[in-house]
This record gives sequence, structure tokens and C-alpha cells, in this order.
Amino acid sequence: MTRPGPPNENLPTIKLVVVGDGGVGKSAITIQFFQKLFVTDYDPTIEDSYIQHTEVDGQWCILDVLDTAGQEEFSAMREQYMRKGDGFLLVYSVTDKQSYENIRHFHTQILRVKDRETYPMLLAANKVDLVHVRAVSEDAGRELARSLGAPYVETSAKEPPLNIDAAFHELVRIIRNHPQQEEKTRRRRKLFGFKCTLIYIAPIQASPFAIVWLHPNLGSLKPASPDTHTHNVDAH
Ligand SMILES: Nc1nc2c(ncn2[C@@H]2O[C@H](COP(=O)(O)OP(=O)(O)OP(=O)(O)O)[C@@H](O)[C@H]2O)c(=O)[nH]1
Ligand SMILES: [Mg+2]
Repeated sequence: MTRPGPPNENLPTIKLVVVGDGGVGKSAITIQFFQKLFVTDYDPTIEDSYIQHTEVDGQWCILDVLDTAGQEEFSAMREQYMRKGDGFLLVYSVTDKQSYENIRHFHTQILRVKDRETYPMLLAANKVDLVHVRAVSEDAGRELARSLGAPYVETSAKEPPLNIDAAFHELVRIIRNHPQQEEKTRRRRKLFGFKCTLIYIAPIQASPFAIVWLHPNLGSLKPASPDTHTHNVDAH
């Protein structure tokens, strides 16, 4: 008997964002999850998007995954994609100590952009198949995860893949179970919900400075949208 496919209507869309340093395997993990193949070449990503119907614990959803750029020259795009994510896969490579240390920066930046004390995240220690050049131990990885308050998973995108589906599914579970009580977890309250900005105006008679109150929606300039490639993949 064939299993029923995904229902056509009212499926929730869950947006996952894969972050981490350049070369740690974000694209390899994402392509292994969506296309079931291992990409051996390193082709630095600018931004790629993948969409697929996925069933996790008997519940279907539309999984919208953003594979981001790890290279430093694209770091200006980070805040923009961080705003979009419902949950984040924080990836480092066990062969690259610096990528492990940089995870804290991604974690801090996500919480700041989201203005929360906690947010759904999963720490993935990738390339564990490369045992002979491993530079970050499992203990160190678990310790980092504990300090960030995120679950830990060891992954390999290389054949045979290790914990790739498990990582994405676990992140969906974390998002589903994360309380939506925005107000309670706000890191700081803005005074009356407004931002205060000091601007310089032309020197007239009185003070050359003026205090200007900006509504939050008007207070930030959004950078231009980067080129985003979208891949639609069949359900598996
Ligand atoms: N052995 C092994 N190699 C991997 C694994 N994951 C990725 N790689 C290799 O590491 C290199 C970089 O992988 P990418 O997935 O392109 O890295 P990335 O994090 O997407 O890099 P950016 O797009 O620059 O941020 C490629 O040559 C991959 O084949 C893994 O689990 N095991
Ligand atoms: Mg990439």
C-alpha cells in the first residue's frame, strides 16, 4: 500500500536557515537532505533556497531552507537572513577549530536580531567522517552546545550520510516545541516601543541637535535583496 502524500491545504511553512563559517559543509548538508547526494566540489554560496514538503512525526509541513554564505565578504547579508528564520542550524566543521569558535558570534547575532533570550537552534558538528584530521572533540562540541542551550548533533554529508535528515527533523521539532510567548522573552523593552535617534541639523538659532523619535518600522534601512536561487524539490 502506498503512503498518502502531503495534504494540499493549510500546511504550515517552516523557515530554516543554515549558518556557519565558509567551507564547513552547509551546502553539502542541505543538498544531501534535499537531493540525497554528496557534493564534493567547494563552490562558495551567496544564498540558495530550497523548498520541500516534509513529514516530521506524522505532521506535514513546507520546509523552506535557506543555505547562506559563510565567506566573510558576504557577512553584511547576515542580519537580513537572520530576520527570516524560524530556526537555525549552526554548523561548524570538526576539522576547523576557528569555525567552532565562531559559532558563538552567529548565536549572539541571531539573538540580537530576533531580540530574544532564546531561539530555536541546533548545533551541528559536521565532517565527522574525517577522523584523522579532526580538531574539535565531541566533548568540546557538547560543551559548546550546553553553554548555548542548543541540542548537539554530529553530522557527515559524505556518503553514507550521518544524521542529516535527523538534524533537519530535530530542528523542526525544536521550533514546534518552542514557546511563542514573544513578550516574555524580549531581551529588552524599547521605551514606549519607539527608538530614539540623535541627528544633526543645520545650525540655526537654537541647539544644532534635535532628538527625533522614530517608529520601529521606520527606523531601519533594509539592504537590497540579494540574488536568491530557489530549488523546488519533491517530497521524500
Ligand atoms: N569529508 C567531508 N567533506 C565535506 C562534508 N561536508 C562538506 N564537505 C566538503 O567541504 C567542502 C565545503 O563544503 P560546502 O558545503 O560547500 O561548504 P559551505 O559551508 O557551504 O561553504 P560556503 O558556501 O562558502 O559558506 C566541499 O568540498 C565539500 O565536499 C562532510 O561531511 N565530510
Ligand atoms: Mg555553501
